[in-house]
Amino acid sequence: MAKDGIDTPEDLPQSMKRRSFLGVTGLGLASGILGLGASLQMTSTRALAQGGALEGKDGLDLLNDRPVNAQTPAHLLDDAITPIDRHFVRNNGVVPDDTSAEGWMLTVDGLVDQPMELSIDDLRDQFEVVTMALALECGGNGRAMFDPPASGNQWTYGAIACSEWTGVRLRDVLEAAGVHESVVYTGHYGADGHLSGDPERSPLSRGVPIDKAMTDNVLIAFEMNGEPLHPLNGAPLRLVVPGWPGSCSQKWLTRIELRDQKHDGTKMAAPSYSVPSYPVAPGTDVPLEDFETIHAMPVKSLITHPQDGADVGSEFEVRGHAWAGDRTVQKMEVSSDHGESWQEADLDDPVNDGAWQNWRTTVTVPQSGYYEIWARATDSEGVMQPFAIKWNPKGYLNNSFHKVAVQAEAA
Ligand SMILES: Nc1nc2c(c(=O)[nH]1)N[C@H]1C(S)=C(S)[C@@H](COP(=O)(O)O)O[C@H]1N2
Ligand SMILES: [Mo]
Repeated sequence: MAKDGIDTPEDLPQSMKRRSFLGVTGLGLASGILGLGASLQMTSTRALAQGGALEGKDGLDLLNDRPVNAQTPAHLLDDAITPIDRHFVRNNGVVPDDTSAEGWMLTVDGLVDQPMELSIDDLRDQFEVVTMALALECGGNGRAMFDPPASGNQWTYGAIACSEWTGVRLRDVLEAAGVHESVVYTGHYGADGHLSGDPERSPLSRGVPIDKAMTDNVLIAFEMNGEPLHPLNGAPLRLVVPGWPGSCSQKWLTRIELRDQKHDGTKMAAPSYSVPSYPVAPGTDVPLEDFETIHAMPVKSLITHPQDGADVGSEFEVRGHAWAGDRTVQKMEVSSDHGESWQEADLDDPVNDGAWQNWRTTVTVPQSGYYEIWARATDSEGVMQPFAIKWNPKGYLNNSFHKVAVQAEAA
């Protein structure tokens, strides 16, 4: 990332670049062992955030203020539908000055019968308006735990959210434009500015294979939880492509181009949003031609209660969410004894295709003391989250178990 100067965390102290599991736990912070430096850092960045960079957001931790990147602590993601003020923010560039819906136009062009220019009112009037709960996760969520570290925003757990998005299906709009036989890929364009200030450069322009674009739950969205989009989350118009790296979900959407070859926009090429096509040892320098673009995200889960570092009784509820890219989650398990035994949690079906699934279970511990709660999900193809990180150079796709530490006091 040093190359394009976009999201290199060079200005962050080492303590924030990479912290071990205990280093990021509340318990670690409370007991002042590993986390104190990080704790002070968090406090000051949060205070800074309240000064303006995160207006309209609540409780998020700012990882970078240029561009603005902020994640949500796991315990603040407890709601089934993520409130707007708790939805993480991942920007590659500068938010457009004008994010009002008035006068906003979307161009649909490239290999179509009828190129279109649509206002947001046109979208509402000409297409079926749908509302869906859709999970959005950054491809780099969990990067902070990579060893050796990977450059980029040091997300721990909170670059995931599931809000309710209202908009029109991308498929309906593309069908109205008339997709040529030869189309294999989309190209997405947004109105955000490049950090360099050069108007010719785009901070991000991603695309997806046409089959993914034509999926029922890929939306061009103009509302989030029944309100206009938050400016940091792409107001007034964005794509929501659930199950794939968040980068596919172009914010401040101005144009969708249909192409007869893979898109060549900013951050389409390796190593962006790409992983090696074969397993590599941690720290390997992988040649660019050996990377492949990430498609669906892997199965993953999050514990949203209890909060990491909490005091609990001998019996307490553990709950959270689980999601699995283009698949669903079929099983959710929890351990309170470092994986010696697992108990199955009660797991809800997704409210619609592309939503995360809520789960809960009651954990009973045998005596007072320190416990770690581990969670693991298994997807509809029988693939389970791994215990450990499958290392890759850019720090993507960390779907290893989420763990929270608690101190139990038996009555
Ligand atoms: N135009 C534009 N769209 C964008 C981005 C961006 O920088 N510019 N970031 C992408 C990335 S990497 C992610 S993870 C998601 C994050 O969406 P959010 O900020 O609403 O959480 O937006 C995507 N869409
Ligand atoms: Mo992302």
